[in-house]
Amino acid sequence: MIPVYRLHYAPDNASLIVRLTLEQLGLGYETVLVDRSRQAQRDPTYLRLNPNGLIPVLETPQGPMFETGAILLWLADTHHSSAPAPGKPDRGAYLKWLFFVSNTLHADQRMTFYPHLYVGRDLAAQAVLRETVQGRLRTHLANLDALAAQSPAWLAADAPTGLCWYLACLLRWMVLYPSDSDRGWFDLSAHPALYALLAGLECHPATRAAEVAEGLGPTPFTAPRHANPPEGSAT
Ligand SMILES: N[C@@H](CCC(=O)N[C@@H](CS)C(=O)NCC(=O)O)C(=O)O
Repeated sequence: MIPVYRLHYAPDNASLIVRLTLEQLGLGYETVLVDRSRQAQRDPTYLRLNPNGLIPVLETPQGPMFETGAILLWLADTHHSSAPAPGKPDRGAYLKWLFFVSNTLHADQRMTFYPHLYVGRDLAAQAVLRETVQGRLRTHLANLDALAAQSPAWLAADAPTGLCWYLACLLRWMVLYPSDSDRGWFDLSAHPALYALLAGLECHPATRAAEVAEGLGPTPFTAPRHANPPEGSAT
């Protein structure tokens, strides 16, 4: 397949959400590793694609795209798949949850990954931030589980949307990336509707392709383990 797109990625980073969506849509793409071990996301060449120095970037015939949520929406609108189309009755519901996941769930989760960016290096301040954010995440997850229990067509494993992949990856990272002292704060089995969604997504061929490409292991969403990628590193 002739690659139409070029995905700048690091294993098990937010680029995984885009990879899963590209796979599901059956689109031709090539990948370029962003070497996080040497902070390649800060290289001048990368900053020309995304001045914010964040992964992913998707190069498209219309120029480079960044911000995961924007990429998912752009792909869906461009390829008329993987999200309710403009004008469809469920477009509004889809958009509000996509934006919630992007600008609140993902943003809150980032605070637990990079607490020093928000409160500096003071460990006590970081612990307070983590506890506060985990409280917020618990509320978000309860709301999302209630949403999944209503089984909207755009949150179903048999016809996944970009939002499905986005949620699956964020939930994966909630298991994998708490600090050592926080291990166990999040238990996916306490969210049965989300668990069922992730179990279904795990059987999708897009997941199989991503597992191989990024060394995710056989149960990347329901029982995640750290990636063992063929190239690059997650952090
Ligand atoms: N809001 C961004 C967040 C992306 C993000 O957090 N990327 C992480 C990897 S998962 C990253 O680039 N981290 C490297 C860094 O902050 O230097 C998006 O949705 O694309």
